[in-house]
Amino acid sequence: MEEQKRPGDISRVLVTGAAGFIGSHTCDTLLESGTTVIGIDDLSTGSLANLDDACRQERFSFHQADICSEGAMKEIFNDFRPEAVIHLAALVSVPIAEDNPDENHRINVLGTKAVAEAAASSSTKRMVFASSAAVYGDSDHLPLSEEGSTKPINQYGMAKLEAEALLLSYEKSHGMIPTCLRFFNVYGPRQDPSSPYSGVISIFASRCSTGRPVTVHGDGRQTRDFIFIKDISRAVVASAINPALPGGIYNLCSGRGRTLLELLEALKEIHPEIPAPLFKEERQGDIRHSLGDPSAARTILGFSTATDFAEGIRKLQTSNQ
Ligand code: UD2
Repeated sequence: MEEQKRPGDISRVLVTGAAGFIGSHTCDTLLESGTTVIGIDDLSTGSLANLDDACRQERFSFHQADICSEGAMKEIFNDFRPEAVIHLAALVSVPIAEDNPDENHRINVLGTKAVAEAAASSSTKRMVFASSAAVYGDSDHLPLSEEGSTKPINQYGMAKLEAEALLLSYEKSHGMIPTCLRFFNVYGPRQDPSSPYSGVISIFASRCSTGRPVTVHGDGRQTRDFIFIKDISRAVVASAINPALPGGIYNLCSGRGRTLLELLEALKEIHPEIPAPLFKEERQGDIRHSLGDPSAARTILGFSTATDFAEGIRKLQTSNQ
């Protein structure tokens, strides 16, 4: 997967959710490739500190704005005239979405529609959307492939699925190429470990680096398909700036399931002295195993996982120090 822009590549990209974990890495990767970037974020959960590197670059500008305001979106799109938009802004917490279904629908479906409408009004050619493995629900048919059934088991997964369908309809109606990327368990620097519902890797890594025991829900043998942020941001950027790539739906995952116990072993390599984990009851609604099939993204988008798990954990821990 190319990181450098090639002749003919798209050179102006708008990123929503730019100050978040995935958004800020995406901005950095776009800037590294020579692209001009405008970042949008309402700063409700994102942080400007994540954009420190980006803000030092002339090719980057930032606007604080709410994606749900179609008027504000249209104004920004019409001023900047992006050739592609990467839409990452979202209500990202599964439990918060569950407790606030209307807000989840407003941000994750209607907000996506407002961004798509603004993109269409300024003739933006490509739209990349952050979807989620949550659209699959709790399936026994592993690895999960894009052709398999989608049966979300929570409000968050339902909204992501609805937003995917909405965007795919824009190809026919507006000639815009939509790419829906189903992220599996993304981890890496800048992922906030402070909430109990943060990603398990960021929580465990933060506790280990301060010598506190981690809490394992269940027996620790549940598996997840963990994928390092830099691999994700490279795939997101390629999908946006390479005009030769077709749109569609793609899993972004490693294709390898790991247990939480394996994660703890990897952390022990770095912190041999970590205290024994505390085991608690399984989380309600937890999926036992999650594993994706990355072959469509590999074949069609040229996606690859350049960062192996031990290296990703090391990079995360170095950034925590
Ligand atoms: C991930 C995504 C979620 C959604 C879902 C789709 C994150 C943070 N969440 O939820 O947005 O896309 O996949 O299926 O990426 N655990 C512990 N101790 C802790 C924290 C977690 O044992 O302190 C367990 C947890 O019970 C679960 C596993 O670790 O079995 C992974 O939890 P998670 O919250 O990182 O991610 P997941 O897969 O539930």
